[in-house]
Amino acid sequence: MRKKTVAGNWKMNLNKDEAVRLFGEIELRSEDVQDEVNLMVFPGHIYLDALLTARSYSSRILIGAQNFHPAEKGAYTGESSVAQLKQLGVDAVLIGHSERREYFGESHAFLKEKVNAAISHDLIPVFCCGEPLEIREKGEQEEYVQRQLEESLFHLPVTDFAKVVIAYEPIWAIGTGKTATKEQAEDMHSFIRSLVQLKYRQDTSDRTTILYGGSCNPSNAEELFSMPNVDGGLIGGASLKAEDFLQIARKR
Ligand code: 3PY
Repeated sequence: MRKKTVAGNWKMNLNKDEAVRLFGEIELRSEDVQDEVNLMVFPGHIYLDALLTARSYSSRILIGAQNFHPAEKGAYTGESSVAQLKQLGVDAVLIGHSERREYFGESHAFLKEKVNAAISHDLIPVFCCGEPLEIREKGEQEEYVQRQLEESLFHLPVTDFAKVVIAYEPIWAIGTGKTATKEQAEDMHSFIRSLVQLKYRQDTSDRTTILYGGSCNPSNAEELFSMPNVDGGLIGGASLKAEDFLQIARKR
């Protein structure tokens, strides 16, 4: 009933040739991924144009930007706007990744602006949330994630909220090799879905795609994706090899 998605976050990895080659391999070998699975990649910003140009006309792979500035235009040295990304042909944007929250100080309020900007230009917002280790150890992960959603996402009217993909990424599992157990992932995903239901009612919550991210790889993907509220993954390191990424996508 809801769209399944497997997305690769390439972060600041690969050179241009490697990025174009990886994209080509994913495109070429994606036929055996089930049709109902959305495939998405988030390459380094400076390769977006190369990938969009290399993308074949009939491609099923969506291309997203890892970052942008919410202002329409102006004096924001080094940044790009959603209007610029949209004109390039970009389909989606990552918002609220823990690395941007932590290293670039992106606040709830700033992320809310980014969500609004993405929606206003019809880009799919992939909104990341997730708690750090000390919060998990105190058992306060639900309140923490609830606040992230309430402050940056739940102001949207239902028609706009319906365009959002949520990615739950516990920070203690990002790039650490530690993965949440399937039960930990399911608990948080069903909690997030219950919040969406309270705010936007059952039909919207049934249709909201919630991805798991954080050291998801070909060995644990099947187990994680077997959980009823895990609709796919936002994949870090394992998305840098076509075979690993596709193996994960085939598990969906
Ligand atoms: C990871 O799995 O490392 C990620 O941060 C995916 O976004």
